[in-house]
Amino acid sequence: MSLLLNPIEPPKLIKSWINNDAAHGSGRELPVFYPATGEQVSILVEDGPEDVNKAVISARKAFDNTSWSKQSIEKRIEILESCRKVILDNLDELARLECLATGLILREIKGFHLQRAAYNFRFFAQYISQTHGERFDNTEGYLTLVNREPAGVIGLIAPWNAPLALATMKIAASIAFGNCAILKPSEQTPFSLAKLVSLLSNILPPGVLNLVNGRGPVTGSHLVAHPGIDRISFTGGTVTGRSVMMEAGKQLTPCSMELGGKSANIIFSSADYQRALDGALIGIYSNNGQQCLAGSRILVEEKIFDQFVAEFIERTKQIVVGDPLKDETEIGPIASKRHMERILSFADLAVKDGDKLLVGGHKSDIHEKGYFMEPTAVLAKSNKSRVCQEEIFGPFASFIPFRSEDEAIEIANDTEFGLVSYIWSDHMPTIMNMSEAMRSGVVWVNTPMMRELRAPFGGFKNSGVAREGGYSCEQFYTEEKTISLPKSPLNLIKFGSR
Ligand code: TXE
Repeated sequence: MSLLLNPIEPPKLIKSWINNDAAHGSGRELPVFYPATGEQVSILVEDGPEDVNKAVISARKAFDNTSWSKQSIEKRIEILESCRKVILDNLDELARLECLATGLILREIKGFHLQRAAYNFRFFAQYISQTHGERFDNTEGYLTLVNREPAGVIGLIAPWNAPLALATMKIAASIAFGNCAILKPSEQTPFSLAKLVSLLSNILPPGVLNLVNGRGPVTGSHLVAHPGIDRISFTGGTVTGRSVMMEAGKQLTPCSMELGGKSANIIFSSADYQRALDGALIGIYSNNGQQCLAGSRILVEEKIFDQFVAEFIERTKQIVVGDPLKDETEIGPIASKRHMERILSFADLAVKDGDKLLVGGHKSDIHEKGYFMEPTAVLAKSNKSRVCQEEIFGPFASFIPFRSEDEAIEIANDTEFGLVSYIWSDHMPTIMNMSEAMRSGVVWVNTPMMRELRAPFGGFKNSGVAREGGYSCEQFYTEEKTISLPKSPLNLIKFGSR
C-alpha cells in the first residue's frame, strides 16, 4: 500500500527552549523516526546537566523575580486563553507534527488530542477564576487564614503516546497556579511540543515555560535530581515512575505519578450488548491501543462469552490498519520499532504459556519498514497469564470468562495496577456493587473513556500517586500557608516581668 506523504517538514534539528529562546544542547544527537515509514525525519539535540541547570535557573528567575507568580488572576486568565487560541490557530501544523513522531491518526489528533490540548488551557483559566482560600474564626479572638501559593519550579515529564494532550494538562495546570515549569517530552516524540513551546514563547513571559530534550535516564534524571525543582509531574511507565520517585525522594520533591494500567472491561449479560461490544473495541483499539486507560482485559459473563468473543474477532478483522494520514484508518503504526517488537513478543509468549491466539499477532505488511501490526486478541488460560498481568500498551486484548459478580471482582482486582475499570450492565444493583468493589481510581459505567476534568484522575496501587484534575491539581501545584493573627490586641503572658 502506498502511504500519503506527510507534507510537514520538521526542523532538521530539534532544540531546547530556554528563557523564550531556542538553545542548542550540549549532548548527543539522537535520530527521530516517522513510525509509518521507519524513516529518520529529524535529529534531536540532547540536553546535558548544564543545559538542564540553565533551564532551572531560567524558571527560578522567572518565578522569583518576575511578576508571574504575583500576576493578577485576570491577567493570567487572559494569557491562558491566548495559549488556547494559539493551539487552535496552529491546529493543522501541530497535528501533522504530532502525527509525524507518534504515528497517531491525524483525524483523531485533530478531532480529539488538539481539542483537549486547547481545552486544558481554558479549563484552568476558568478554574482559577474561582479558587478559594479558607478562613477560621476562633472564639478566643484569633483569625486564621489559609492561603494557597504557587509551589515554585515544576519539572514536567511527558510520555510519547499522546504528547500534546497529556503535556498541556501539566503545562496549563502548573502555570495557571502561578508556577514556572520545565517540560521534558519523550525523546521519541519531540516535534509537536517543541513547536508548541516556541508558539507559547510569544505569549508567556521569559522563563515561565522552558523545554529540555533528551533521553529519560540522561536529561530526565538530571531534571528530577536537580535541587531547584519543587515538584515533579510524571506520566509514563510504572517501572520508570518508581525510579523517578526514588530519585526525587532524595530531595523530598513531591511527585504526581500517572502510571500504567491493566484495566478490566467487565461485560455482563445484562448489558446493552451492542454498546458493550462497541465499547470493548474502542477500549482496546483507540489511540493505536497505546494508552494507560485501555480496557486490555476483557471479562465477559460466561452466558454470552462465545458469541461476544466471536463478534469481537469478526470486527477486529475488519479494522482498517494503515496510513495515519488517511481518514478511513482506524489503527496507525505503533510508536516505535522497539515497542512494536515488544507488543508482538506477547503474542509468542501467550502461545508458549498456553493462552489461545484468537486473531492477529503478526507484523502487518502495510509498509516494509513501517511499524504496523495486526490488532490482536487472545483467550487467556487464566488471569495469571502474563498477557493479563503485564501492561502491553498496544492493540492487544485478553479475554477471560466469569460466572458471577464475585468472580468478576476477584479477577478484575487481581493485578498490580488500579487505574480504571469499565462496567457494562443495565442492572443497577450490579452497577453499584461492581463500582464500589473496583480497586481503581476511576470506574466508567456503560461508556468508554469519559474524562471529566473537574474530577480526580489517577490510579490505585501501582497505577499512580496523587491525581490530576481540577482540585487535585490545585492541591499539587500549590503550597498551603496558614496565617494566624489576633483580631484585636490580646493580653500576652509577660515573660521576665515577675
Ligand atoms: O516510557 P517511560 P517508555 C508504559 C507502557 C510502555 C512502558 C515503557 O507500558 O510500554 O511504559 O514506555 C522519561 N528519569 N507507558 O519506555 O520510560 C522518558 O524520557 C526521568 C505508560 O517509553 O515511562 C519519557 O519522557 N525521566 C504511559 C517519560 O519518562 C525518565 C505512557 C516516559 O517514559 C526516566 C508511556 C528517568 N530515569 C508509557 N526514564 C502512561 N501512563 O500513559 C524515562 N524518562
